Amino acid sequence: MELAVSGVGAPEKEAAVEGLSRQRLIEIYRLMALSRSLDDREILLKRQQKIFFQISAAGHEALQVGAALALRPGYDWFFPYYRDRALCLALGVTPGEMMLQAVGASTDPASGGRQMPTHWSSPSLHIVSTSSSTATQLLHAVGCAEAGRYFSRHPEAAERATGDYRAFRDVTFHGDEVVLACIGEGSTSQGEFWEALNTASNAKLPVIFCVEDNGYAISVPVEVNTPGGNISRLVANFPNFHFAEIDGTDPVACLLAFQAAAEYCRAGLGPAFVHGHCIRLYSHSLSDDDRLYRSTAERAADTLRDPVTRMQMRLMRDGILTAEQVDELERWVEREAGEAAARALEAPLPSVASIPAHVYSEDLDPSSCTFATEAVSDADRGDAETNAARTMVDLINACLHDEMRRDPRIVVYGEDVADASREGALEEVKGKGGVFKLTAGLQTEFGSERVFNSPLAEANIVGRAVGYALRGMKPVVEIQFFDYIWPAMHQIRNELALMRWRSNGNWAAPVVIRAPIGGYISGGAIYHSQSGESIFTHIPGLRVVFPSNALDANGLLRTAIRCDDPVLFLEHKRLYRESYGRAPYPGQEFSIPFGKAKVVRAGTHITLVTYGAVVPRALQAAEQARRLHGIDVEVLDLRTLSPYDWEAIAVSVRKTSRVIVAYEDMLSWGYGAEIAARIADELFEDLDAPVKRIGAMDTFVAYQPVLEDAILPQRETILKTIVNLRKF
Ligand SMILES: Cc1ncc(C[n+]2csc(CCOP(=O)(O)OP(=O)(O)O)c2C)c(N)n1
Ligand SMILES: [Mg+2]
Repeated sequence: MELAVSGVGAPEKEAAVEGLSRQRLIEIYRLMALSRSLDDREILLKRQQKIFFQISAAGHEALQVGAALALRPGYDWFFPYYRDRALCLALGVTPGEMMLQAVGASTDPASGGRQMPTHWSSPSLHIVSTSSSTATQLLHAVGCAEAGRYFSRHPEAAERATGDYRAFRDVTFHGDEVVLACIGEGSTSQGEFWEALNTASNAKLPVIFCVEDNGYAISVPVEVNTPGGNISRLVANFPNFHFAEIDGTDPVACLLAFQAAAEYCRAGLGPAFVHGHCIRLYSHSLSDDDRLYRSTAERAADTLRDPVTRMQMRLMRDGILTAEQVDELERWVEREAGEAAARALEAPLPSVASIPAHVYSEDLDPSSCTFATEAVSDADRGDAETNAARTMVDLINACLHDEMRRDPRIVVYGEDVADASREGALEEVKGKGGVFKLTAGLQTEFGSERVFNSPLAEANIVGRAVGYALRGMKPVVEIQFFDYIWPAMHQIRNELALMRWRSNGNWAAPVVIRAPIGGYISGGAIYHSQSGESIFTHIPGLRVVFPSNALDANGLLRTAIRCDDPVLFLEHKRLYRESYGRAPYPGQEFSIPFGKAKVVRAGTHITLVTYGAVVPRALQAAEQARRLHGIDVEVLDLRTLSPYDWEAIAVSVRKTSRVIVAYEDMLSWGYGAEIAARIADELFEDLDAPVKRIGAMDTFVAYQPVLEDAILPQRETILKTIVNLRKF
């Protein structure tokens, strides 16, 4: 963006302030003033109801411009938050692009009209799509830095490959790249802030954490969020950090502070923490009125620290700009903002037809026949001796080994998944490899850079995975028990599953989350027996897989790893070592497409739709129904829950006209509710009886096995329902 102002923007030889040239100082001021002008223009548009939301950077401009000018767009990586207009402007997002997002145009390059204004995204500048959630982005920044370091150490992993998600990822990296992550001071109360500092510190990652401290989180003042009122004092003991606490209204001080921080990070010394005291000149957003909770004196004091006014006065005082030149620059800035707004108001609106685009990958469909391969058993390979039936644990572990050998971009981490974090111990001990041993031997074979323990923090696990995946890596992470997935729920729903859709296909986070799930384990009790899959199938953008046997687990995990969407891979603990469903090793290329159910027992009288640990129970009940009552039940194992195989359900129900949907989770609001509703809706004409559901009681699972047995659906309940349904 050239500034056509006489005398402004002309090259200047002599240094003016703190080693910054006159040219540089004017550029800083221009960016700050333009950012302010864009905010003011948006406020006008909001008042005219031409845009629908406004949140401003007013009072933060100095800090943000200082940060941007110390770093390299398109080289370093940026995880801004919603107030970072001046940052993004200085990185290269244009006023026109900002206004396109404000009006929600189809040509809004950040989100195609899906996100509020100032929810940034620019792949070419390395500005990663940002949400409205506070603090989640810090963990993405950490994962991003880890990925950059990994590629620098293993450049061969960046090579493009075909046949899986890698075909659609251009990987770039630099050995001295830096990641910037910004946050407000109020949001440092979030656990994810501390979880991010934890890993950045431990791993000495090149992340600059920038706290933009304007003293308020909407109406809540800093001392309520931060004990003692100063975040710098609280974080001061984190090892390996470079710390700076600065006047965030002085752009020169800010630029110098970020330059020093970047230098520290680029040298590989560790992360940096830059705490800038700035002001919130306007209310939190245009939906807020700070006169309701701030005194007049306090607001007036802030106005005196307005960074744009102060920079303007400084440039005039130091003889860098004359009053006429300031006027000229102000007119130019106004014109820029006005023209950008006028153009945006003419821009096309998104079409309703575009809504479903980018919920999932448009490039790689995991339901496609590409993933339908034949199992090659050891016997086929002439190795009959090793053709023994293996457990689900064995075949999941085998798949992880195979895929990690094939794809150097896979990292595996979670709680206790490593063989031993203290590597030296492995000379004398066997290693842990997960509480259920699913990851046994992976660290020993692939090393601690690819297989490692995370902190005991589930949001940390998933949040970092998002950052890794954005860079083209494939994190296959473990949540130790489904019962403890909840701290990661914010990351799963608001970040992982949404990354592609909210950025209109700019970014994607194809992560695999493995989680042991379910009960029937006698004594698992409330916190080691939970189901809850429907809570995740209710999230657009997330694939949910739930195998019932060893072979399916192996083939579906391979598809999950190779595909381009985030996948929640649910492993039923009761099935891990069950004799039911064991299978020989199917070979390194065996995969099963998503959304393909399996008829595990053919029948003509009743369809029983189920999955997971209810499958073997349903098969037993079906066998008894045949033996004792002559009823012929068809059992359908869905295998994947999102997507699910509607065709297979419909074909079977049309044949039998009677259907039971059986699942382990609590009956009400469970997964079967949706299946039953759709059958009732779309197959009404084919039905001879009401659609029946079987699920657990509407309670959690109790410890005492007598209670557990009564709470969870059993073979007897299924049999009874089959017999009753046949009577209709
Ligand atoms: C996880 C989450 N909780 C609550 C909100 C609602 N909210 C939006 S901004 C905000 C205040 C943030 O304050 P601060 O971090 O100081 O940033 P500032 O807006 O002052 O720059 C709140 C509570 C949110 N967006 N995300
Ligand atoms: Mg704040």
